[in-house]
Amino acid sequence: MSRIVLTYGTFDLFHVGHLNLLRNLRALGDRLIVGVSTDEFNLKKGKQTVIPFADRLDIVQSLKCVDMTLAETGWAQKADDIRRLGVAVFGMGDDWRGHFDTLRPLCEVVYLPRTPGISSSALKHCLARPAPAA
Ligand code: C2G
Repeated sequence: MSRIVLTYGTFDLFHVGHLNLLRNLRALGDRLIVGVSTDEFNLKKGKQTVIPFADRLDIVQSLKCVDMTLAETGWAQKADDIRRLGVAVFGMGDDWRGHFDTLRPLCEVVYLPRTPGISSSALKHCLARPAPAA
């Protein structure tokens, strides 16, 4: 019986913080399933993504440490996904600490340390800065 780990995220401008989290979550079980937020859901989260959903999904699905992806279309799908997929561990970065404790009756819930010094929003600001005069 494989020990399935589940997480969700936007994964915009994919970076090493995302990679560290996914690798560390994968190490907690035998299979890692990742829900990638759709562009529409990100708007509800108040996030304007740079990379479209189809490309973000493709990048995450291509990672060696990821076994399956699914679309995250809203906040409320987690419990159903956990039951349907037989998830043993639900994990997120610790900026989410406490937010998903209501899932504890369904599976283990873990919050792993974020990678310091990198974020999609910081990368977006770098992209938005005007290039220095030549
Ligand atoms: N993360 C990390 N280290 C960073 C940046 C992000 O560990 N330097 C983690 C976050 O804690 C999160 C995951 O990477 O667990 C994805 O981060 P985002 O793409 O920013 O996802 P988010 O907007 O937090 O969406 O229902 C849950 C939401 O979809 C989470």
